[in-house]
Amino acid sequence: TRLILATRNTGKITELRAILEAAGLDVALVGADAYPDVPDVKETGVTFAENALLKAHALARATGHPAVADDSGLCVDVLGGAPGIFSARWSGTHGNDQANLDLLLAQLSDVPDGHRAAHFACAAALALPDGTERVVEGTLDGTLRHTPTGTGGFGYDPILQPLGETRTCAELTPDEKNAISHRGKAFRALVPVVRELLG
Ligand code: ITT
Repeated sequence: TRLILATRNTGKITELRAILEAAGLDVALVGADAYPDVPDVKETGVTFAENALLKAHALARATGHPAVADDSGLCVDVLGGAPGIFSARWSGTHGNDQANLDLLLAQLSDVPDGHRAAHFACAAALALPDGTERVVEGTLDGTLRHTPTGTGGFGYDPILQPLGETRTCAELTPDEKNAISHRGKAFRALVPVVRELLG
C-alpha cells in the first residue's frame, strides 16, 4: 500500500517519516513532492482539524491513494491562541520561519516570564480516495523564551520550551522531540486508525 504524506513542509516530512516508520506501518510513505502537478489546496478551514482534512482529501482524491496530512501551529495564551492556524504565514510570507518567529518575539517583548505560556497543536488527518476520513489531535505545552536557542527542528522550535524541560524544542534530538511533540502524539494516535482502514 502507498500512503501519501500530504505536506510540502520539509521539517514536517522528516518528523512524519520518523514517527510513522517507528510505528512499523507496512506501507510505502510517499511525499506529496512525488505529485508535483497536484495544486496546493486553499486552507479555508477555521480549525487545525478542518485544514488537515482539506489537505488529506485533496491528495487522496488527486492520487487515488490514501493520504495523511498535518495541520499545526503555535497557540500563545496572551495572544488568545494566535498565531494558531496562521502560524505558517504570521509575518505575511507563507513558510518564512525566521520572519514569523522574529515577529512573534517582537510582539511578546513586553510579556514577562510567568505569562508566556503557549502550546503547539497538531491535527493529523487520514483520507481515503472514497471520501472516508478520520482526524486526531495532539498538543505540547510549554513556555516561550525571549531569545531563540538551538538549531534542530523547524518553525518556532527555538523559542518553545516544553513544560518540565530546560531546553527548547530546537535543542532536543529528533527522537526526543518526536517522543513528546504534538505531531508525535497525533500521528501515533492515527496509526491504529490507518491499520484498521488500510488493513
Ligand atoms: P503544509 O500545509 O504543506 O503541511 P505548512 O508549513 O503550510 O505546510 P501549516 O499550515 O500546518 O503547514 O503550518 C504549520 C506552521 O506551524 C509551521 O510553518 C511552523 O511555523 C509551525 N509549527 C508547526 N509544527 C511545529 C513544530 O513542531 N515546531 C515548530 N513550529 C511548528
